[in-house]
Amino acid sequence: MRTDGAPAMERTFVMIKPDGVAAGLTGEIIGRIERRGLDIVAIRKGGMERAVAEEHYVEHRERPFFGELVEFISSDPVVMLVVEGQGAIVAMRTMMGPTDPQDAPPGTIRGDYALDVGQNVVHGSDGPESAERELALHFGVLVAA
Ligand code: IDP
Ligand code: MG
Repeated sequence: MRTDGAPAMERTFVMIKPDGVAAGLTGEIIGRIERRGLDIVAIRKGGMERAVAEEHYVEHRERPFFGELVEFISSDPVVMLVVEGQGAIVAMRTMMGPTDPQDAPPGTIRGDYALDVGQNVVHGSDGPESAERELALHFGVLVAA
């Protein structure tokens, strides 16, 4: 619950994963972000190098699925976005739905377009520190500021 007024303007890092791009969901997901009232400040499509994917998911490096996750993310093109708006970090996480699409309600991106936790269509930073780190990693320090 909010107790201190409107959430701050912030930027978050969003990625349409290879499964989302391959399924032709780029426009649908960008449309949802825009219609929510969030601003797309920067966008880039391309392959993510393995070393960059390892750094992106460094918090999961000891998890059993890490190798598979890095392999998947660096396998085929992704679309990377800088998304800005009031409370943008939480707004995106809410729109995405829970990590496991089996738990994701209809109306969320994962609840509408995914079934498998390993191929859940979209990534969004989970807090201000990870947003700053991920924006710097993928777009450089100027965008992260
Ligand atoms: P998030 O993407 O909702 O932030 P995280 O817990 O940060 O979820 O996990 C990062 C990504 O790792 C997930 O989006 C998902 O693709 C993958 N992942 C998480 N848990 C599992 C698992 O148990 N098996 C396979 N892949 C997983
Ligand atoms: Mg995460």
